Amino acid sequence: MPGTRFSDVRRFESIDSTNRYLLDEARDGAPAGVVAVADHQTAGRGRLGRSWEAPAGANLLLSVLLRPSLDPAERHLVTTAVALAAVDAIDAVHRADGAGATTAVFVKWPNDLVTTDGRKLAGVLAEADLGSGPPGRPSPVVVGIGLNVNWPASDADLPPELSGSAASLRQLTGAPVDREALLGAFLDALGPRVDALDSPGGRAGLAAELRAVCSTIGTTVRVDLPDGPIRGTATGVSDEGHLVVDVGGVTRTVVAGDVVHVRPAG
Ligand code: BT5
Repeated sequence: MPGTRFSDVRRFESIDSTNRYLLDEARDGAPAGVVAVADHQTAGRGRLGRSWEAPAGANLLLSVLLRPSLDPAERHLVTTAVALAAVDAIDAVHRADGAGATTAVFVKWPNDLVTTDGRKLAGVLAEADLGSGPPGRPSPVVVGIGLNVNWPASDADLPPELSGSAASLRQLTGAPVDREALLGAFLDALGPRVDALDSPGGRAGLAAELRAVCSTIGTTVRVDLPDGPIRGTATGVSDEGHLVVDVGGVTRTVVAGDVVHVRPAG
C-alpha cells in the first residue's frame, strides 16, 4: 500500500491463521508494520480458543504486526486502535459508494464491531508474544480482524450457531462491497491510530473515540469473568480501555483480557 507505513502486505489464498503466521514471523524478527491478508483461513482464531468462520474470498481476514511501547495495563488500546480504524474504513468506503448516510457501526466492548441491532460484523483478536524479541525492544503484538464484508449475503447463509448474531456490510449497504477498497481505507486509518498509541495524549484520544462509538456504555451487562459473573450498568471506558461497571453502587473496572463474555442482562 503506497503512502502508508504498511507497505509489506503478504497475501495468502489459504492459510491456517494470519495471527499465527505473524506471531511466528515476529519470533523470527519481522519488523512492525507487516500485514498478512488471507482469502481463506482453515483455523481462524477467536478469543479463548474460539474460532472465526468465513468462506473463501468473501470477507476481510487480516493481521498486523505491531511493537507498541505500552504498559501491560494499556494493552487493550491496541485492539481499540484496530476497531476504530475499521469503523473509519467502513465509513469511508460507504461514503465513497455514494450511499449518503454513515453506516451505523458500533464497538461492543471489548472486541466486536456490531450493527445497531447488536449483530456482529467483525471481531478483533490481539495476541502478544511477551517472551520473544531482543531485550529492550518492545514485544510484538499481533492484532487480527475478521470483518464480514460480503458474507453472509443474507441470513440464510449463516450456520445455525451464528443465526441472528452475525451480519455483513453487504447486508447493511444492500450491495456487494469492494474488499480491496476497504483494505486500503483500513490501513490508511490505522496509521494515525498506531501513532496515537505512542503518547499519553494519543492514548487518551483513542479511549475518547472508543467511548463515542461504544454500544456497551449505558447498557445493563452481565460480564462473565473466570471467577464468576458480575451484573451491572456499564458506565464508561477508562483511559486504559477498561470497562467501568456500576455493580449495585460499587464501581468495578473490568480488564478485557479477563473477560469471557459480555452479554446484555435483563
Ligand atoms: C473474535 O473472537 O471475535 C476475534 C476474531 C478474530 C478473527 C481474525 S481473522 C484474521 C485474524 N487471524 C485469526 O486467526 N484471527 C483473526 P471472539 O470474541 O472470541 O468471537 C468468536 C465468536 O464469534 C465465535 O465463537 C462465534 O460465536 C462468532 N463468530 C465466528 N465467526 C463469525 C463471523 N464470521 N461473524 C460473526 N460472528 C462470528
